[in-house]
Amino acid sequence: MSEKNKIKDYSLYLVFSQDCALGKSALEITKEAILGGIDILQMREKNKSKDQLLNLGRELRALCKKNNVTFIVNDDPYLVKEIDADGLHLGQEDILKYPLENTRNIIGKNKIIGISTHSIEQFKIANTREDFDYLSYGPIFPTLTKDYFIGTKDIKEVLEITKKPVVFIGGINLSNLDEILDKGAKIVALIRGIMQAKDIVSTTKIFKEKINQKRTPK
Ligand code: 3NM
Repeated sequence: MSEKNKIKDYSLYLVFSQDCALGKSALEITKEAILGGIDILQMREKNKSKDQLLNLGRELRALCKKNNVTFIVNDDPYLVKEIDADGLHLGQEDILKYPLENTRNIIGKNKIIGISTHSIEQFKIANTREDFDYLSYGPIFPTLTKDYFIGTKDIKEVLEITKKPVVFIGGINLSNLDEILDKGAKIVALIRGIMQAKDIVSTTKIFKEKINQKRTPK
């Protein structure tokens, strides 16, 4: 199966940022999150050198491969290529820096490309672009990562119009998860809700079970 098919509905997506790790190591946290059942891991590091990114990226890449977890790298298509990650996640600013055709040429046609969107207008534009394999939408709830949030009111519309899997992100925790699942969200991404949980394995399991409960019985 091509790597492009790897973002699926009913997935749990951990975005890993070392500065949210509260002193735990990347491997410790990701191993626990994998045990708990994450499907996708993104390495999102904004303050590391190229060498540090290569080293951490290779370790996480190997761990994900062994456990069948999709591994995505934030921002840098060259890093995706170098460590043979499954895909790239781009912010709105990154698409100005790397036009999409260049990005696709750098990483190759079988890799995943995801894009962040932060309003229904941005979502609609991204939704017209063939080359994105998933669209993320947020921040849905208040989060320390951003100084604004967009709320839940457009979730249903986003899901009605989307041509691609949609990842919901931003301030999601066990207290507000049901609200977005009830509106139809099928893929959920988090930093702190998993990384800063007291018990990462069991918290991750709860997130995953709640997402799975929304599968319609066959
Ligand atoms: N991207 P937490 S919100 C990395 O809206 C990121 O695109 C967002 O962290 C977006 O789960 C966000 O701790 C932060 O709120 C997610």
